[in-house]
Amino acid sequence: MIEVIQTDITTLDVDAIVNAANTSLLGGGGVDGAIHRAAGPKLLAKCATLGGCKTGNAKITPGYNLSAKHVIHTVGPVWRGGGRGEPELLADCYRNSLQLAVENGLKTIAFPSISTGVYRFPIDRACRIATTTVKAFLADHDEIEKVTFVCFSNSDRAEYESALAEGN
Ligand code: AR6
Repeated sequence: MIEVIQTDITTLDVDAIVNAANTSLLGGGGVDGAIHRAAGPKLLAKCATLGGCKTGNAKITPGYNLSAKHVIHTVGPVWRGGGRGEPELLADCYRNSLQLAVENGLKTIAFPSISTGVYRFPIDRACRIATTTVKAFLADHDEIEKVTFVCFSNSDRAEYESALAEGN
Protein backbone atom coordinates (compact mmCIF):
# COMPACT_ATOMS: atom_id res chain seq x y z
CA MET A 1 0.00 0.00 0.00
CA ILE A 2 1.26 3.48 -0.91
CA GLU A 3 -0.10 6.72 0.51
CA VAL A 4 0.68 10.41 0.12
CA ILE A 5 0.31 12.78 3.06
CA GLN A 6 1.24 16.36 3.80
CA THR A 7 2.81 16.71 7.23
CA ASP A 8 6.03 17.02 9.22
CA ILE A 9 7.73 13.63 8.85
CA THR A 10 9.09 13.79 12.40
CA THR A 11 5.56 13.34 13.80
CA LEU A 12 4.98 9.92 12.22
CA ASP A 13 4.66 6.70 14.19
CA VAL A 14 6.11 4.23 11.71
CA ASP A 15 8.84 1.61 11.74
CA ALA A 16 11.21 3.98 9.92
CA ILE A 17 11.31 7.49 8.59
CA VAL A 18 13.85 8.22 5.89
CA ASN A 19 16.22 11.15 6.25
CA ALA A 20 17.44 13.12 3.22
CA ALA A 21 20.93 13.45 4.60
CA ASN A 22 24.33 14.44 3.21
CA THR A 23 27.42 12.25 2.84
CA SER A 24 28.79 13.23 6.26
CA LEU A 25 25.62 12.05 8.06
CA LEU A 26 26.43 14.78 10.56
CA GLY A 27 23.24 16.78 10.15
CA GLY A 28 22.21 19.78 8.11
CA GLY A 29 19.14 21.86 7.30
CA GLY A 30 15.77 20.92 5.84
CA VAL A 31 14.29 17.59 6.82
CA ASP A 32 17.69 16.44 8.14
CA GLY A 33 17.78 19.28 10.67
CA ALA A 34 14.18 18.63 11.70
CA ILE A 35 14.85 14.92 12.25
CA HIS A 36 17.96 15.56 14.34
CA ARG A 37 16.15 18.16 16.45
CA ALA A 38 13.24 15.82 17.12
CA ALA A 39 15.36 12.69 17.71
CA GLY A 40 17.73 14.39 20.15
CA PRO A 41 21.54 14.40 20.45
CA LYS A 42 21.94 10.62 20.62
CA LEU A 43 21.12 10.46 16.92
CA LEU A 44 24.07 12.67 15.99
CA ALA A 45 26.35 10.67 18.30
CA LYS A 46 25.27 7.45 16.56
CA CYS A 47 25.62 8.96 13.09
CA ALA A 48 29.16 10.04 13.93
CA THR A 49 30.12 6.35 14.28
CA LEU A 50 28.83 5.34 10.82
CA GLY A 51 31.65 6.66 8.63
CA GLY A 52 29.37 8.72 6.40
CA CYS A 53 27.28 7.45 3.50
CA LYS A 54 27.80 7.52 -0.26
CA THR A 55 25.26 9.18 -2.53
CA GLY A 56 22.52 6.66 -3.31
CA ASN A 57 23.31 4.45 -0.31
CA ALA A 58 21.47 4.17 3.01
CA LYS A 59 22.29 3.47 6.66
CA ILE A 60 19.98 2.76 9.61
CA THR A 61 19.93 4.04 13.20
CA PRO A 62 17.43 3.96 16.05
CA GLY A 63 14.87 6.78 16.19
CA TYR A 64 15.68 7.79 19.78
CA ASN A 65 13.13 10.47 20.85
CA LEU A 66 11.11 10.15 17.63
CA SER A 67 7.87 8.20 17.50
CA ALA A 68 9.44 6.36 14.57
CA LYS A 69 11.44 3.35 15.72
CA HIS A 70 14.25 3.87 13.22
CA VAL A 71 15.76 6.45 10.92
CA ILE A 72 17.07 5.32 7.55
CA HIS A 73 19.57 7.90 6.36
CA THR A 74 20.04 8.16 2.61
CA VAL A 75 21.93 10.67 0.51
CA GLY A 76 20.25 11.98 -2.59
CA PRO A 77 22.15 13.42 -5.55
CA VAL A 78 22.66 17.13 -5.97
CA TRP A 79 20.90 18.13 -9.21
CA ARG A 80 23.45 19.19 -11.84
CA GLY A 81 21.23 19.17 -14.91
CA GLY A 82 20.34 15.48 -14.99
CA GLY A 83 23.27 14.20 -17.05
CA ARG A 84 25.46 13.06 -14.17
CA GLY A 85 23.56 10.00 -13.07
CA GLU A 86 21.15 11.93 -10.85
CA PRO A 87 18.00 9.95 -11.83
CA GLU A 88 19.66 6.57 -11.20
CA LEU A 89 21.21 7.75 -7.93
CA LEU A 90 17.83 9.00 -6.73
CA ALA A 91 16.25 5.63 -7.57
CA ASP A 92 19.10 3.96 -5.64
CA CYS A 93 18.13 5.98 -2.55
CA TYR A 94 14.59 4.57 -2.60
CA ARG A 95 15.69 1.01 -3.44
CA ASN A 96 18.49 0.88 -0.86
CA SER A 97 16.31 2.39 1.87
CA LEU A 98 13.59 -0.19 1.21
CA GLN A 99 16.15 -3.00 1.11
CA LEU A 100 17.48 -1.92 4.50
CA ALA A 101 13.93 -1.88 5.84
CA VAL A 102 13.37 -5.45 4.64
CA GLU A 103 16.69 -6.62 6.12
CA ASN A 104 15.64 -5.18 9.48
CA GLY A 105 12.14 -6.65 9.43
CA LEU A 106 10.45 -3.23 9.11
CA LYS A 107 6.97 -3.02 7.64
CA THR A 108 6.06 0.67 7.53
CA ILE A 109 8.34 3.34 6.09
CA ALA A 110 7.89 7.03 5.32
CA PHE A 111 9.93 8.98 2.76
CA PRO A 112 10.39 12.72 2.39
CA SER A 113 10.85 14.11 -1.11
CA ILE A 114 14.55 13.29 -1.33
CA SER A 115 16.83 15.76 -3.19
CA THR A 116 14.04 18.21 -4.06
CA GLY A 117 14.93 20.87 -1.47
CA VAL A 118 18.47 22.13 -1.05
CA TYR A 119 19.68 19.63 -3.69
CA ARG A 120 17.31 21.15 -6.33
CA PHE A 121 16.16 17.96 -8.11
CA PRO A 122 13.05 19.02 -10.12
CA ILE A 123 9.97 17.82 -8.24
CA ASP A 124 8.11 16.52 -11.30
CA ARG A 125 10.97 14.21 -12.24
CA ALA A 126 11.89 13.29 -8.67
CA CYS A 127 8.40 12.24 -7.65
CA ARG A 128 8.02 10.04 -10.73
CA ILE A 129 11.32 8.33 -9.94
CA ALA A 130 10.18 7.93 -6.32
CA THR A 131 6.81 6.42 -7.18
CA THR A 132 8.01 4.10 -9.97
CA THR A 133 10.93 2.83 -7.90
CA VAL A 134 8.79 2.16 -4.84
CA LYS A 135 6.06 0.45 -6.87
CA ALA A 136 8.62 -1.81 -8.55
CA PHE A 137 10.19 -2.72 -5.21
CA LEU A 138 6.84 -3.49 -3.58
CA ALA A 139 5.90 -5.74 -6.49
CA ASP A 140 8.80 -7.99 -5.45
CA HIS A 141 8.61 -7.59 -1.64
CA ASP A 142 5.37 -8.22 0.20
CA GLU A 143 7.19 -7.85 3.55
CA ILE A 144 6.69 -4.07 3.38
CA GLU A 145 3.09 -3.23 4.34
CA LYS A 146 2.95 0.51 3.87
CA VAL A 147 5.06 3.20 2.18
CA THR A 148 4.15 6.81 2.91
CA PHE A 149 5.33 9.71 0.76
CA VAL A 150 5.48 12.72 3.04
CA CYS A 151 5.11 16.08 1.32
CA PHE A 152 5.79 19.39 2.98
CA SER A 153 3.90 21.62 0.53
CA ASN A 154 0.53 21.51 -1.21
CA SER A 155 2.18 21.62 -4.61
CA ASP A 156 4.46 18.68 -3.81
CA ARG A 157 1.48 16.67 -2.63
CA ALA A 158 -0.33 17.39 -5.91
CA GLU A 159 2.74 16.24 -7.88
CA TYR A 160 2.96 12.96 -5.97
CA GLU A 161 -0.76 12.31 -6.25
CA SER A 162 -0.73 12.82 -10.00
CA ALA A 163 2.40 10.68 -10.44
CA LEU A 164 0.73 7.82 -8.57
CA ALA A 165 -2.54 8.25 -10.46
CA GLU A 166 -0.71 8.17 -13.82
CA GLY A 167 0.50 4.73 -12.94
CA ASN A 168 4.06 5.89 -13.40
N1 AR6 B 1 8.99 16.86 7.07
C1 AR6 B 1 8.81 16.48 5.78
N2 AR6 B 1 9.44 17.06 4.74
C2 AR6 B 1 10.27 18.10 5.01
C3 AR6 B 1 10.52 18.55 6.32
C4 AR6 B 1 9.83 17.89 7.38
N3 AR6 B 1 9.98 18.24 8.66
N4 AR6 B 1 11.40 19.58 6.26
C5 AR6 B 1 11.69 19.77 4.95
N5 AR6 B 1 11.01 18.88 4.20
P1 AR6 B 1 15.81 18.94 1.91
P2 AR6 B 1 17.58 17.54 0.00
C6 AR6 B 1 11.01 18.69 2.74
O1 AR6 B 1 16.42 20.24 1.53
O2 AR6 B 1 17.10 18.37 -1.14
C7 AR6 B 1 20.21 19.06 4.27
O3 AR6 B 1 20.97 20.15 4.71
C8 AR6 B 1 11.44 19.85 1.88
O4 AR6 B 1 10.39 20.79 1.74
O5 AR6 B 1 15.58 18.66 3.34
O6 AR6 B 1 17.73 16.06 -0.20
C9 AR6 B 1 21.01 17.77 4.26
O7 AR6 B 1 21.94 17.70 5.32
C10 AR6 B 1 11.74 19.12 0.57
O8 AR6 B 1 10.51 18.87 -0.12
O9 AR6 B 1 16.70 17.69 1.34
C11 AR6 B 1 21.70 17.82 2.93
O10 AR6 B 1 22.86 18.61 2.98
C12 AR6 B 1 12.28 17.78 1.03
O11 AR6 B 1 11.95 17.69 2.43
C13 AR6 B 1 20.68 18.50 2.04
O12 AR6 B 1 19.85 19.28 2.90
C14 AR6 B 1 13.77 17.60 0.88
O13 AR6 B 1 14.45 18.84 1.10
C15 AR6 B 1 19.80 17.49 1.36
O14 AR6 B 1 18.98 18.15 0.42
